[in-house]
Amino acid sequence: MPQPIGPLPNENQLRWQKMEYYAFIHFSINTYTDMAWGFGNEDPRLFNPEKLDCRQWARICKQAGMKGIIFTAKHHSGFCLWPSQYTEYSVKNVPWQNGKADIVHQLANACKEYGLKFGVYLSPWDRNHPDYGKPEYITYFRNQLTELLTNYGEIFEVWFDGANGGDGYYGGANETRKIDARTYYDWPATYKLVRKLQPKIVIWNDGGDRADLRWVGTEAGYVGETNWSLLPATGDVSEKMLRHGVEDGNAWVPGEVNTSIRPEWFYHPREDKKVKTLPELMDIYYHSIGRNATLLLNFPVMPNGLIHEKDEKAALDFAKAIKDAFAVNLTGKAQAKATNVRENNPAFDPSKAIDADPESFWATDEKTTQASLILRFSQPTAFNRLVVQEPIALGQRVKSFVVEALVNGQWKEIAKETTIGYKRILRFPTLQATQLRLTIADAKACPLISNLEVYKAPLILTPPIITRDQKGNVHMRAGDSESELYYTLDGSEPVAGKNKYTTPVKTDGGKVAVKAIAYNPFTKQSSLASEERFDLARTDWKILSSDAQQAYQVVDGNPATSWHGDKTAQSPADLIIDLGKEEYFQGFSYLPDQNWWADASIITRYQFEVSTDNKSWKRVSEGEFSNIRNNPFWQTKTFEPIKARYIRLRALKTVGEGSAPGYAEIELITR
Ligand code: FUL
Repeated sequence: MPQPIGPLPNENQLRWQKMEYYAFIHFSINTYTDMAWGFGNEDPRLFNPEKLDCRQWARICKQAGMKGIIFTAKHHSGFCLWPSQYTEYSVKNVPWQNGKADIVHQLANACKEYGLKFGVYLSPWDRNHPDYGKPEYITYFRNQLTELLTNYGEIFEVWFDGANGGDGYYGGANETRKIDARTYYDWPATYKLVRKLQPKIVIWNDGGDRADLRWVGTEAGYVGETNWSLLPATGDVSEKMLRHGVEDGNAWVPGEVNTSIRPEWFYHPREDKKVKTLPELMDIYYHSIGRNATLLLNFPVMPNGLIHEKDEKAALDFAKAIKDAFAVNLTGKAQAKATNVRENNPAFDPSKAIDADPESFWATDEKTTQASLILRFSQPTAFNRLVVQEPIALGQRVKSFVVEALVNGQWKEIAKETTIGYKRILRFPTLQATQLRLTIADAKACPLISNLEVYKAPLILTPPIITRDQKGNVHMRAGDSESELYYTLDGSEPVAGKNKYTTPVKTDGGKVAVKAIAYNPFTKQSSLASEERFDLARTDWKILSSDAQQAYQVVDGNPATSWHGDKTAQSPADLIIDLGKEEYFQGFSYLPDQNWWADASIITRYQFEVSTDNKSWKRVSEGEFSNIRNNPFWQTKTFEPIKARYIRLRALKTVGEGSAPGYAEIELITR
């Protein structure tokens, strides 16, 4: 038997790793105040989830293929969703259900009913508690932890969020309290308590002492391609270490990718149109579970106590796409050979990597760290995904590997990669091969491969995304890199095979109506058509009111980029643009910065003026962008047609008092 090469995962970490995919649920008092973080002074009477149904949450998670749910029992606001006996700031003091409800209990039960594991998020930072920052608070924190880890059955994971913005209500003190996160919570003692109460738990902690799992350094939904499940046991960790782990780390601390199905963690109605799309979710899958991490995907619960139907649909479509992608493993009937087999012992034969038994594995001789495993298919086989796994109970070993395929009698390199770990999934364009070669190029010790699978995942056909940049070039983006795009510019329906999109399409400065489809060359299916109408191109536009090159993001055709005015400039703030020549137009559109954290920069009151000489101005529109805060999307204002060369958008008021206005895009309308 090969000797384990440490550090090694413990049983809890191993069990947890195999869960792969589970849910986060964010719900608290700040769900009712449309805030990302409650301040701690929110009135408990606001809390009114009149349709609360934890079984709906559990059903969705189960149907989505998730294995558990981690719930924000207490977020930074300090508001407790269970009737803790140690505070009055909880569900026991809300009019809803006469203060008799215990949501943690209801969810724990729902999880049991649906066969899901249950975990809790307990924020160490508490913006409500008067003692926060003093030693007394630690007793309070541990008392709460004891309640949660005693009264609700088995808890698979506990989440100790390190976020701390300092300021808070703190029982009325309304001040900023600084703590030393390394010492204040005395994590070693807290961990001891946790493990005593829940021996099978894993502890997540992004600060403080090393726990069982690590944050991956971003909430954007990915971990590094190179991903060691190791960190140094002590000392600070850099973002790079979080992202990639540390090859020679002396503690097993695997990564968990946490991200939300919407931009923000809590529910905000304005994000109803920003639920992640299927191609985005698929990328997240390949960049988390496909890179030796687990995926913790968040659902924000609405004020009525339910998960929004759009989030449900997105999660279920995502689950179906994963199921379809990994439906038929094509290595099952292949013949396996290897350049080296441990002591020529059949127990370590390469066929062990394709025998569907996760416990058995192919192994090389003790001193051999470079070897190839070759699969010969019974017939030419088309595939575009590869799954490879190491039996991590014996340590993470592989440092680099290469994948090749024998295509038309020639070896073709598909991928050259670094780590594998518990699971690595690779995506590449579909190819048809008679053999597959996995070469372990370097490893910490003799490599062990417990599983090797290949699949032919269907393409994900979604209508293309169409944008036009400032130069007037039209860009189209598919949901799947293998689909082909076909388009028209004359309003007619696009047809597969006619007018293929290869590079950005040049258009003249005028109006253009683009229609496009994505086409799957394998199944010969087409997506629905997407359609975009562009008005005046902004090719010659010059921004006069700012020297900042970044200001051109206002006209770059990319809604994801934005520019913010100068905070120190006197208000009202003007955005002045020279159109390059006189144009005839009758309206304008404004798209505010699309990032939720830029809310304050949204313009709510405006004036719009035009000029032929940049000296005398004529006001053609003024007023408010109603409801823009809740619905921060395109705002269009029209007026009597007019000819002018200069435009001036004056921001009279933004959402945040004294905040500089932010712009993602400005356009003119000629019709
Ligand atoms: C962060 C928190 O500040 C967010 O509100 C959210 O809970 C996320 C999961 O962790 O650090």
